[in-house]
Amino acid sequence: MTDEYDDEDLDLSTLPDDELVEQMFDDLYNGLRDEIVEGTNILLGRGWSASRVLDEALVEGMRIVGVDFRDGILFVPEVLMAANAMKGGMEILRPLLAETGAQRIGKIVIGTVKGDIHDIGKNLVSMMMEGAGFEVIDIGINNPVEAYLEALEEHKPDILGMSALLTTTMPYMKVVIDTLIEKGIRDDYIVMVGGAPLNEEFGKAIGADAYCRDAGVAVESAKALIQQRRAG
Ligand code: B1M
Repeated sequence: MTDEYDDEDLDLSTLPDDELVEQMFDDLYNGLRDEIVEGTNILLGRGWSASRVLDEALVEGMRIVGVDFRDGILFVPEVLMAANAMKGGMEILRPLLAETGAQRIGKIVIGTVKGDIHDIGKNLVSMMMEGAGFEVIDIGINNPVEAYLEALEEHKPDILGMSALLTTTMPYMKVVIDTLIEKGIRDDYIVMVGGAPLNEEFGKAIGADAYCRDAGVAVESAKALIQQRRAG
């Protein structure tokens, strides 16, 4: 990634789409929230759909950040700034993604598991689910089993969604599912799980109804599973 100090006066609106997106990768990398907000607005103003801006500019930019984080080139404070910049863009996209006006087709309680504070992926799933017509109750990060149980009791959703981004926290999903089994309420809910270190096999092994590779899959799985349940 390039150092952008020379670009302080750069007028983002003069860049063609491909260069603007490249610049947004750099701005995300450098944690520049205002620039990400501006870039997001410019792309929308040029007719890009909210989901295209999300996928091609923000999510791809965050993937690049993740690679350098893994390789020890970026550290936690820098990644936090990148996450904050990404959230700036997501705040603009959120109402647009949720704008379908569709009738509510189901309810989901979603949260990141205990010990885990990653929330960007979960927030994206929440946004896409809202956009698809679901009512979303987002219980945030670092949720112990009690928090999930409380939310299920209070909101009586169709779906419980759990997110985990760490290999050390993903086993906690099984703790939650096992507790639902113990309490005899497992079958009252569709359980969907997601997060970068998970896979299909893990989802099956812990007894989830669906492993969701990304937010799009989460929406499709939720729709299909709700339809199945209502038909049966
Ligand atoms: Co963290 N971190 N992090 N981190 N972090 C990862 C996950 C890591 C892979 C980086 C790396 O080494 N390459 C690595 C995990 C390694 C492992 O466990 N194997 C890691 C580590 C090690 C850590 C710390 C331990 C670092 C440290 O302190 N030494 C620490 C842990 C803190 C904790 O949670 N206790 C830590 C901290 C952080 C920050 C706070 C700095 C920040 C989080 C900020 C925030 O979320 N507010 C952060 C970030 C940003 C990342 C990376 C760079 C990006 C994650 C992200 O937001 N991706 C990440 C590297 C990576 O994943 N490439 C990394 C974008 C997001 C859109 O994708 O979350 O996968 P994702 O969500 C997708 C799908 O997975 C799916 O849909 C989403 C949208 O398409 N999905 C679901 C997710 N949840 C779902 C739930 C569903 C359905 C689908 O329910 C139905």
